[in-house]
Amino acid sequence: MTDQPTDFPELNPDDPTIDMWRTPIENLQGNRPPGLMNVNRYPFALASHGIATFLSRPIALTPADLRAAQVEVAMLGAGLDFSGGLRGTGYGPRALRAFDMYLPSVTTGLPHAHTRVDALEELVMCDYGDAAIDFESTHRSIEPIRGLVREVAETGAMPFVIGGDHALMYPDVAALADVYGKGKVGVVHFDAHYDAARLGIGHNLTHGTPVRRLIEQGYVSGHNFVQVGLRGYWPDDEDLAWMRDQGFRYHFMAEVERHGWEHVMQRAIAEASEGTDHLYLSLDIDVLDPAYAPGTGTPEPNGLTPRELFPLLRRLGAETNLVGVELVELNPLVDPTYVTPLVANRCVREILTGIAMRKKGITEPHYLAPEAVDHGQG
Ligand SMILES: [Mn+2]
Repeated sequence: MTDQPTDFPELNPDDPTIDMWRTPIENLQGNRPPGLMNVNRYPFALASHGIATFLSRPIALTPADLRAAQVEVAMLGAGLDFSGGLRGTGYGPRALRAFDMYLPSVTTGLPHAHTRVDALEELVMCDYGDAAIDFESTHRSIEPIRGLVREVAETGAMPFVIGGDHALMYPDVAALADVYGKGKVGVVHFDAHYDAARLGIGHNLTHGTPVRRLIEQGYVSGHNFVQVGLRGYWPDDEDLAWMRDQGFRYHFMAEVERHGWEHVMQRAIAEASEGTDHLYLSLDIDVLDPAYAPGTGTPEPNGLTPRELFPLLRRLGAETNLVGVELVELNPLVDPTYVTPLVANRCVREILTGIAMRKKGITEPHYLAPEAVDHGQG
């Protein structure tokens, strides 16, 4: 380093706004009884109307709300926006809230077509608002995000985080390890990239390094990392050797090319449930081919199709013990076609359908409703 020292330190402790972004407004609970709150006046409206919440669910703001309503899945936004390439990933949560495009809001009785299971009917869900983000620093955002995710998980609700860039995987998984124990949570990680880089231009946590940090800190063992969809020009030989040393179970697109998707899906399902009772699903939208998901910071051709990805997402919900989910790297600002928020919405719905199937006891491998899959076949 030949730089001369900077004239001032990074942070000014005398600035009264230094923690403003992470200090909640006073008395969130107010005088209302704890529980879920509907923020819309009418039960039936187009998604273009009303106040947008994730899947038009009611909102909750405190752990007392979650406990009082016995919430099973709490969706929350975490708009980290530092390392997703082109900026705009911070708008991912807002895009998803606004994008239940083809369905009326606050409505149930519309089951998933292929399983006939209605996740919105089966699950007690809410929008838990957004995590505090220091929009000048990934590092300073880690603990507030981790605290909010832990707060949800401690009530027994499943945190379902909408990002935001993939640096989120670190606070999200660390929070679940806080609740379930170090080494007790496995991760199924869908991504074009391995996100376990040893290098990050000096930064310990970027969207390219959360996996490396989680393993180094002992939150997850390499053996309990199942990666699906890798391709492109990472990792380099040194990092790939490290992944093999750590016992990663990774699945490059080369494996799909050689053995087919069904083979990879079977292996991923089997590996996901091996060695741990608690599973975290980390879905980087760039695992999909850019034809289906161009709205992301680091698109990589030759990815999965929705027809491949959706059943595996659903199966992980139905056939494994998910304790948390994140969907990351959705950047609506670089996709004027809106196809990326649409496909992200459907990814969320596939996962929720699987979770609802499990709650109903439908856990047989790759269940599809007979009336959907076998109609007219004798
Ligand atoms: Mn990623």
